[in-house]
Amino acid sequence: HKVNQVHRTGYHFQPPMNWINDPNGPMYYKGLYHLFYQYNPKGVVWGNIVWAHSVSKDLINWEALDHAIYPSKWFDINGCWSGSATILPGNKPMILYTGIDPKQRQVQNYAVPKNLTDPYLREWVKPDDNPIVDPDNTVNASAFRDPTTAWWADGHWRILVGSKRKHRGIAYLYRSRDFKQWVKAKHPLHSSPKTGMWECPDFFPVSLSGQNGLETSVVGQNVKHVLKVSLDLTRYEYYTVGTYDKKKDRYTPDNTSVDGWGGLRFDYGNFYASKTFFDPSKNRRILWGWANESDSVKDDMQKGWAGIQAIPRRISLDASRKQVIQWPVEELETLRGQKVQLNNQKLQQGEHFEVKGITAVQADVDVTFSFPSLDKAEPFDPKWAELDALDVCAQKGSKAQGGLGPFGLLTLASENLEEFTPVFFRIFKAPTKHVVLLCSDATSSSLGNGLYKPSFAGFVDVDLTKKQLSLRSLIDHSVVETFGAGGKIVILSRVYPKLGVFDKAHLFVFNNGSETITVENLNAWSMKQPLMNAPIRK
Ligand code: DQQ
Repeated sequence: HKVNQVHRTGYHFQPPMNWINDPNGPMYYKGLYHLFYQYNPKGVVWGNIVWAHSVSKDLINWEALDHAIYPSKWFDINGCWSGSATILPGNKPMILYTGIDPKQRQVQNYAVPKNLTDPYLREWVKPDDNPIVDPDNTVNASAFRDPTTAWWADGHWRILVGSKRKHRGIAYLYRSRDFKQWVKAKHPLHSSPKTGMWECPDFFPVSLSGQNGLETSVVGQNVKHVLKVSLDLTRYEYYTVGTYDKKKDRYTPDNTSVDGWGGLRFDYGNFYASKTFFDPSKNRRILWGWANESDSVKDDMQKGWAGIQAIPRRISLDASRKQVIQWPVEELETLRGQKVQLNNQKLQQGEHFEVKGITAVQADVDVTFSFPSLDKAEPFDPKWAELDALDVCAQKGSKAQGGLGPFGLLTLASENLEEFTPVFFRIFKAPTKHVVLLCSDATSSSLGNGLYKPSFAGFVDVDLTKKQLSLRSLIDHSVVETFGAGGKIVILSRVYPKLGVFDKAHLFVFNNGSETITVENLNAWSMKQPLMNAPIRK
């Protein structure tokens, strides 16, 4: 099978070929990071799902192992769907996953390593007392999946299983003393009307002091909890920050967090079925998420592959305690090669300049902008409050002249700007505050046909007293993954330039607002190629 390399990513996680989706069971064990993921061994569209398995010492260079979990028993004969890992006392990894049984019911199974002395955890055993959780007659057996990492409190393990009842999204709670016999709690941990199926729930503690991650079972005074769900109706995720009451076993979002479509997102672009794990070696919590293709199935067949994983992100609670912040794991910086640096460059209305001297098609760009005042911010149209940021971005793209902004980067651009993916800020003035919009707009990303080219965008709550805004974009052939305002907002776009490929790709900085912008500081690096899923020699 020949894989066409034009839009293939250089440093984002992917196997050599075929379809991938959700990250599964990430964990750290005996010096190795393990990532499993939903994989179709037979093609470029979803189907025949197994758990493919890779290992890494640094979250950046990956080696591929044989599939860890694949249909072989009645309780998973029609598919091995998403799930999570828990490290049990005594350093014993355990996987919980959803199996599709002969009646197409979704059941929850467990799998254990055959040999705990093998740090690669190559072989997994699925004991015959599976499934450990059956859909009882009150749950919808075709909407009952994606068990979480377990947490322990007061003598019981607890897990969530995603589900729905009519249009209500539900995170069912199960308890167990021994990890084998699980009993459904009378109340779900949380649910919310009109949100539809909750896929891939994730529930974890975050520290109120500092950016260190917490082991999943930590509860108590100095923590808040985050509940994330993936909504299959829109293919977006949202999360809330709230309080977990272990006595009542209920989770209550804070009044600054909202459930449903209007909720906060880990990523305002192409990012789904995400999952976190605690990394004890660096005391951090790491978020993995899947980015689907935005091209056609025909393109995918030509490419021979579909789907990538986003760069793993360190995740912690923001100082405001209202949201999380995310940042690419520090190990990514080991791929930085050739560097260019710029300081104190002014950009007047309508100006742009090229950042030369790096491989613009595969780069890491970190830039801080400043502006003399907020006076020129355009008025915030109150109608927009009801609109999605996406619509504002579509209406007021990078080309529409503004007041304070649009300014930012033109990524994966062709030399004469027939193609470009702008990543930019626009600042608006609402009656009592300023509103910052970050856009990653694929509208002009490609002259190609049959592509999905959304104007992804989100509003971000950022302190503008220093009159500065920062952006970091990870550019990788068909990926633009942008961290705005120090990681308070993230947007991943998939784009497929026709002209702006390989050494024909360019990077520009632009300003189309009437206020002059200063590029205080810009660092850009060419990114090297890591080892990406080469098979380990046996
Ligand atoms: N993908 C899996 C499911 C999950 C969905 C199947 C989310 O377990 O709900 O491949 O993308």
